[in-house]
Amino acid sequence: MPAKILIIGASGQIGTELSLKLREIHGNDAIIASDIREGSEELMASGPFEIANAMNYEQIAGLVEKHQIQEVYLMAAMLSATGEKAPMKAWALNMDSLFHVLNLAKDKKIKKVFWPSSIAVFGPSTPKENTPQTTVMEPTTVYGISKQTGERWCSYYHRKYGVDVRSIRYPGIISYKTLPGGGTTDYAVEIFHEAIKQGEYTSFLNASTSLPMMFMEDAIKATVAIMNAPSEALKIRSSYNLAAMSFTPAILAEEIKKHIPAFKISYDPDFRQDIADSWPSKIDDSAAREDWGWSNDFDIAALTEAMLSGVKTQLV
Ligand code: AKB
Repeated sequence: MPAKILIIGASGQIGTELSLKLREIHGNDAIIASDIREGSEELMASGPFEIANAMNYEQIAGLVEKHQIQEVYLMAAMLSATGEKAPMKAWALNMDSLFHVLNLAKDKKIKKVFWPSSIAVFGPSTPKENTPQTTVMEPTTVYGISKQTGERWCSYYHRKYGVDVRSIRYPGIISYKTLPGGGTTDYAVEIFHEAIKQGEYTSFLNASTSLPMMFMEDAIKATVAIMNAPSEALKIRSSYNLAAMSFTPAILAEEIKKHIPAFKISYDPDFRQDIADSWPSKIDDSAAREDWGWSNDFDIAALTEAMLSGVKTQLV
């Protein structure tokens, strides 16, 4: 019988596609998708789904026991922009859920954990260009603080209790199947929907804001790869820098215009501009490339093509 895997936060942007990919790899019944709310039709129809609250230890431990779970992917989190509106709630969700899963691993109820970190761990005092794996980290958002703290706890549980926890610092993830919820990089998803529906888009970040970004297919590839890597290869148990491309709203708009020449972009920066300004523009991910063979497939041209055709299929 294949090892059973639990995805917490399976109805979210990354959780949805990760669950579908893992079902493709391990078989539908091996992947227990769970979330506080139901997910997409495709997710619900393709395999087992359980309603559960990531903040409730009994519920998560109950699912682990009921399904004889061996691996957990903890994808539930409150992101950077939403987190600023509800700081205490963001802290509670992001930290409680992590401790529940780390403690299940410490108590040998599960064998392996994936927990995503983010470029939000960096702050204004971090070098913006080719941000090193190890550097100054003074995040300014509650989301970033929770991810930085989470990284320290992952490293601690690995060193102290031998917990096999693996993590990636995701850049902005761009996808068409499920919308992102409450991030600062969300403009790079919205822009494709609006380009197709309206032929124009007003960006909440200014024209020259450069941020690290990645197409969903690459993010899933990285997640699967780090979980399949031999434990000894993983020298970093806090979280690995991960990169594919960096661009500004203006550069992305130019790329979209190659396909939709009449597309127009305008700019009306809001509170998310300050968050974006505190993050790096380009990340050095050589440790991930060396330790577990990371390489990206999508650049901005391939991403734009995939997004435009993907969003169109969703609208049919
Ligand atoms: C966000 O914008 O909050 C997320 C992230 C970079 O972690 N997409």
